[in-house]
Amino acid sequence: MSLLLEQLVLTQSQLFLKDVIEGLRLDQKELSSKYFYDAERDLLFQQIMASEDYYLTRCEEDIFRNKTSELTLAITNRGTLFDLIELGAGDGSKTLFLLKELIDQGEDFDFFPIDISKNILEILGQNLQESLPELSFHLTEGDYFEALREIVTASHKRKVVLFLGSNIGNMSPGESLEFCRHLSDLLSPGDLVIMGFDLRKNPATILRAYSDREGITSKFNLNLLRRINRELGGDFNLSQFEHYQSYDPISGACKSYLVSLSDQKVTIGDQIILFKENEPIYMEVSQKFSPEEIDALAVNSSFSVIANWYDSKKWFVDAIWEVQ
Ligand code: AVJ
Repeated sequence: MSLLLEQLVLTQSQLFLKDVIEGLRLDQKELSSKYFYDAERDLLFQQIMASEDYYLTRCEEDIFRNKTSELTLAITNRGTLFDLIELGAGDGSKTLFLLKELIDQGEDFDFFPIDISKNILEILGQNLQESLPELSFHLTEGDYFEALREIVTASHKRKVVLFLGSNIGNMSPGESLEFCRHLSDLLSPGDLVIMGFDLRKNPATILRAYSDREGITSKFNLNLLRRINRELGGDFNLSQFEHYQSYDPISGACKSYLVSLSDQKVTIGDQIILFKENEPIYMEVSQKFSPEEIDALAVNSSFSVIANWYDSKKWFVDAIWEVQ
């Protein structure tokens, strides 16, 4: 069966099971971080964002709060009508600054937030209705590129795409290049992308953001095992796994693992997975970037760099790129 057909006939939960079993059958076990976001994890991620050690959200909020007029001008100075699209919109807290300013300036546009979590989209929908009743928005659940393709086909206005929060950091360098190329292919010359990147900085600061002192990131990782237990009939003993975080300041890769604390056997449905004591499951990468690496990513995927906005500490950057 072709991969596409296979995906069409598999239900969401069968796909989840297939990905989990395939990942845990690899020599180097791994679980895909795309399954991190269910209602419980959304809540945990919101706690991470509010925690003292996780600086990323506050840095990007600093940019959206203090550079609102620059951001707005870069979007509106073309003079033509546009659609504003956000990939992985989440609860939209940073985007709200931009949306407010655009509306205050009388801009006529539609907002299309796309997210894989239905739960967080509902929260976002309520937020938007309450704080910006005049905004016209369309919540879209699902795969980024599928949703984007539909929006691009349905309207011929110019597109402004937001991809914030260093969401791009969850891809390997090869994957993020492929992602940006796909994005510029789908869009048209003159369209804009605003992308948030977490910058390389003191390695200890980065490591702490992902091994926070409150232990929320640890819960966030372990929660995926709980979800496997609940949805796929697994019997992971959560107390037999421990979160371990690493940051390699050479490659800029900050990676999370769950380490098995003993030789153990885990059953998922009718599948048995064996773990050795100290064997890691690779969970997620949060890639950190230098300004040069970001510029190179733009150029190598047919974008030209329009501007870069930094927070006051220069820990985070929102880059605005134009499709060539
Ligand atoms: C949502 C991908 C931006 O990598 O910083 C936070 C996810 N994982 N703490 C990140 C995450 C653990 C986060 N992103």
